[in-house]
Amino acid sequence: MAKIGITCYPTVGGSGVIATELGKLLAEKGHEIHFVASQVPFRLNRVYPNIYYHEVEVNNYPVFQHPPYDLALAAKMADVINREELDILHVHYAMPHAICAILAKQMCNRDVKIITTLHGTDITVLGIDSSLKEMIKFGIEASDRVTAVSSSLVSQTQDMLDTTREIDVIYNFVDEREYYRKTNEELKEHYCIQDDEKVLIHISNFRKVKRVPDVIRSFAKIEKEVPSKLLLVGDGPEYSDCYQLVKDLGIEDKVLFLGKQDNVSDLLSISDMKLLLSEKESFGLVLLEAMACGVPCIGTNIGGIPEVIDHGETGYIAELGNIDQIADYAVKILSDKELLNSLSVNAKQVVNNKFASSTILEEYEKLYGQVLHNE
Ligand code: GMT
Repeated sequence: MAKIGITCYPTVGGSGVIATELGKLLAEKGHEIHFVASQVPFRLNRVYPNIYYHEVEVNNYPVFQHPPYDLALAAKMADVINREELDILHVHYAMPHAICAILAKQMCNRDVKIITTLHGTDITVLGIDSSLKEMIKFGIEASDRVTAVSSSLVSQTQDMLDTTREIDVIYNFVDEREYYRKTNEELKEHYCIQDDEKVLIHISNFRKVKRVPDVIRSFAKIEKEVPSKLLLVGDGPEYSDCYQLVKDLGIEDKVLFLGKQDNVSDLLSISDMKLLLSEKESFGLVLLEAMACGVPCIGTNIGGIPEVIDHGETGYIAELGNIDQIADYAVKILSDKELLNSLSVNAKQVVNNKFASSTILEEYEKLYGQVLHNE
């Protein structure tokens, strides 16, 4: 059994979810897990034997213009590596976590192995600030092993960073004990959803890249053909504009803005279809969460989405921004009971096979074994 440190952004977000769920599964297998982060990761919501949390305190001294998160993190990592005698430090995101890990390793007298998992936003950051390219490249090349959550992210990283660094694809997963279809008719009643109405759902952090207006515009077409309601879950910078768009389209009585919600599996369990129409998405963990609850998805032909949705089998892939095509696919699926049912069954099957948490856990454990034996 290994002693493994994990660093992630602890707030809501797919990367934080994956890092935490991975830590929990590894701990269940007997590994000793040490989270090093600025807050308790939000999914670490009870006491787990074998899991320890080390808080990174970021102090803002008057001499600093900005609180030094990166340095505080590196110092804490070094402290935990030495004191807890870590074998592995697994960081999620190259920027700044891999850089901090490398600095921490240099400060210690221990041959801790650094594993970096890429989730996509490093590459988005690079698109905005190319001065960070060499820094991200350094973080990736100096890590002992690097993984990415989709093949698309591997190619994008290699292209943008001009690197031939080997990157393993290890897909994301969900905890099947939490994500499954539950019976919850009261929730439907609570939201005044009629028996003949279909439920569409979108879950995101309402950043521009998620293209929530495309979801709303597609829904405005869909609800003309199929009686339906749209659940919008999450919050973020585009929230008020989306609210205005719903008003402008005159569909306020059909769209429910639910804000941030903790128990999305309950909401997915009353849904018939999920829309994720992003312009950037390295994987789309929310797709897997939906599929685990038997909800077929329509996603865009972007990034890792086509690796998660198998077009025509578990859901549909539409062109980015093609509202007519998205609405046509949705109407076709929602008005054909057999098609909807077969997509739903296939979606659940794929979650339990290709993306099964046990398979993904084995892949990470294999990687840890290789790195510890210098293979
Ligand atoms: O998409 C976001 O805004 C959040 C970000 C994160 O840090 O959680 O998501 C990234 O990592 C997720 C987990 O691997 C992936 O499912 C998301 O596709 C990825 N987001 C982007 O690539 C934009």
